[in-house]
Amino acid sequence: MRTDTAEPVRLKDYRVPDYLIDKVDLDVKLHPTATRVIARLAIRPNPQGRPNAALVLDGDGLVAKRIALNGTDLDPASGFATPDQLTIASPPQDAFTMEIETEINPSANTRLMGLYRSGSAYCTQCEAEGFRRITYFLDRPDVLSVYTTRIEADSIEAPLLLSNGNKIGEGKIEGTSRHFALWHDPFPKPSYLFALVGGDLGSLHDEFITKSGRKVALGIHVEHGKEPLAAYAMDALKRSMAWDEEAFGREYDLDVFNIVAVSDFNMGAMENKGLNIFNDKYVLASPETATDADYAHIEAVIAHEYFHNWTGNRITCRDWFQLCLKEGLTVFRDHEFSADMRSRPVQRIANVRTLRAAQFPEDAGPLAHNVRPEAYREINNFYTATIYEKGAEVIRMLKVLIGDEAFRKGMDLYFDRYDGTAATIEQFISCFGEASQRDLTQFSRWYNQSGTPLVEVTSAYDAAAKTFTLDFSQSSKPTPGQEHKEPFVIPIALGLVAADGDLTLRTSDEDGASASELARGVIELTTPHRRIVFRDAPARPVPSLLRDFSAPVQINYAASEPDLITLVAHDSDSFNRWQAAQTYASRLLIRSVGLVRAGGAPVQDEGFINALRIGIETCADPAFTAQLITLPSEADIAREIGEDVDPDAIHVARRALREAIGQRLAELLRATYARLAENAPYSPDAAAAGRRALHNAALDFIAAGDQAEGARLATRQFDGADTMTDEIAALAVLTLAPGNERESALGAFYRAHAGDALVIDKWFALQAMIPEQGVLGRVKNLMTHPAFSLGNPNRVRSLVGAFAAGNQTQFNARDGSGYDFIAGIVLELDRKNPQVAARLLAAFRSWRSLEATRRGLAEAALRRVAGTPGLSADVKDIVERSLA
Ligand code: B3K
Ligand code: ZN
Repeated sequence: MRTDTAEPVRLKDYRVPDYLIDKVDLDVKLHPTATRVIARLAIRPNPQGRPNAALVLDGDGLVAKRIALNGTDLDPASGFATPDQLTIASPPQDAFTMEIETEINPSANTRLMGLYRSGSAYCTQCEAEGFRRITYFLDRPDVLSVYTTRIEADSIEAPLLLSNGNKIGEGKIEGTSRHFALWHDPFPKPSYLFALVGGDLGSLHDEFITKSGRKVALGIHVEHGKEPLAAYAMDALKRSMAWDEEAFGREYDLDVFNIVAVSDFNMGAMENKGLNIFNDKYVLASPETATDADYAHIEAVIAHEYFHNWTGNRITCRDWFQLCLKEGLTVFRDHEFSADMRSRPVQRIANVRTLRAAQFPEDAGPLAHNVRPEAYREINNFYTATIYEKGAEVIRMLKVLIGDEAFRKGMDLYFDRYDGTAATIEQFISCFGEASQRDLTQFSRWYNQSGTPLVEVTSAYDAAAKTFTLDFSQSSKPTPGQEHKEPFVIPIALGLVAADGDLTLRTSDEDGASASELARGVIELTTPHRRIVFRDAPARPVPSLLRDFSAPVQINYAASEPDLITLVAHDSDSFNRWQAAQTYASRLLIRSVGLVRAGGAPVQDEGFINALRIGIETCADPAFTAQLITLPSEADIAREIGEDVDPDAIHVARRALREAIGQRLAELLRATYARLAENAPYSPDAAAAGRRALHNAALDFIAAGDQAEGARLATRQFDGADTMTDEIAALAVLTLAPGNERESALGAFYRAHAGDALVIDKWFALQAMIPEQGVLGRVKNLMTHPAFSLGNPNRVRSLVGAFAAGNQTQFNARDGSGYDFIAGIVLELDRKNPQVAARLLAAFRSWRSLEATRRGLAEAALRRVAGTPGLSADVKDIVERSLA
């Protein structure tokens, strides 16, 4: 951990390393509290670096037992090795070796960075700066080395020994109960991709034959007895491997690919070369324990980590400012994969929902940063929705702008040219500039300016001239450190809709749009304003703007309500059918919030309910219909309102609309619910999942309209459910109804699943999200439950995280109790696991948009955190930026 956070690291200060480490031989003797690590490093001065520079290796809390340079021992007591640094003042100026022995205690490692224990297994997490907790090293992504790793361990405690690359040896150690394995990874890699695992795990084996005929042995390693639960992950892995060959021409390159699932993990998973380590939540699934959403996540995360093999590992990042080079691109690739595996429109809607829920608020608050940041104090705080989700959207936009063919050509060029290197965003973008023969200078602003641009559109129809005019303007609010912004290139996919379908309208260069723009249906907004005039419009058309969400912007257009209904019913772009319903709902809800705050009653609006009726009646795809009828969340509405937010009023308004829909559409909802009751054999595929989604969305509305009827149906569903999807959906309905039904259903669920930590996480989360006064007491109580542990990130996220991020009214309770609670947990957790603590603290990211009382209370809670001595660099960074 870097405790000295006075000076941020800056992109503009980047310098190539003065030394390179070509080879690393690691010898790791695993022991629960005293693991010995010997690192033999082949080092040479970097011809591009500064001659005669000191060699400064990074460390983090290390104890050096022995250090030798070219075979001669140096005295560790002489002061050149501190816990955080190893300095050789004047190293040899030709190739030399160093041998460094350290001793580490994996059992005491509660940060889950470096080498630690999860259950009885040993595992590692090195990204971003965890390798320096194992040995002294040039722990930066532009130092690429070939690793050979020998792991030694007790054969009973750790029969399975894995590391990166291919296994080249193994054996017993005579006269002891110990054994070893030797792994060699021929691909030079940065230290953050190093991994090792030792443990007693059960394994699922399979194989994959690559396009060119290479046989790859696949292994997924999980807790004993859980092997069958890894079958879907294995299937997803094989589909990912085949897809990457097909869609991007990328083949796998080692003889083995291993995945290990552990239960203590700071995030989702990690793409270590040839040895992915996963949070078991993204590996283990059965119909009885995992929901359809869990299956979709598993598929996406397995694919994401696998795709990193090319976008991240074969080509890595020059420095951590380039993080989106691997993350945004790999998210884009996994989104495309899921779209091909499932329904493309439904997938797009889900991805945009996530972007808006997670990234838009970040970009609108104090933690806003560029897709490529320019400074950081703690890099682990930059694994954000902006780097990942907006980073992916920027690449999607690039594809829309230059077209599929040039995009593929640019990708091929990137792989050819930069394979085996640590690259930058400029290098990546230059490949697409070359492939498309376009100047992408202005496009690059997407990497260098933060905030969500606003695109305002107005329209005018001239019946006499038969012209339809659209006026576009773009603007961007100031964000931290950025007062003024230059205009972006914004591709706006556009259609004109009439009641009987899409219109093709004539226009010309003089009218504002080029022929190629019209042919593609995408106009490019590159200046602050642009006007387009369409000719020969026999009637006023309905514009369908930003189809398929062609750019990560907020678009404002005052569509009339009948226009929105036309789009819901007739737009050929599924995304905008969904968007029209969302826009309609948000508008209604925002109006209601105003009325509720003024002491009035929420709006009653037949038009919207009718639009939903049309949606349910006309949509053929249940998965899509389920998305269509899902109302914007309370957080969505808060974001749309943007200032002076009152979460209680939002809750009341949204509950009233749900109730009205449930009552007005009762018959249709019941018929839908009954029609979709599943009796076919279970399948996790998208079609079956879509039917379950609509079935459960209908149940939710039925319950909102008629609590007794909802409870009756939900109880029946809960008792008879044979999938977790149906079981948890029924439990969610029952949990919303206070009283005996809630408690007895929660009790029954617990008894049925006690011992299955991942399922109990759902039980924690449901309770944490009850939108009722007093639920904080329940959460505090659950923290003393034997199934809860502050040491396990999944437990923290499902109970405390779900309360902070998923319970708008109670986290934002008007007495400040929610803020105080989270601030207290952050401080307690910070001593154990700063990364998870900092993540939790980011729940305050929108505090400035709250109404005055809550804003004051949230600020006080943040100040309490800020004023606490001994904060980690992680929490200090978030709290200081939040208050800045
Ligand atoms: N690259 C890792 C994330 C590492 C997070 C370090 N704090 C997982 C992923 O994005 O695939
Ligand atoms: Zn990633």
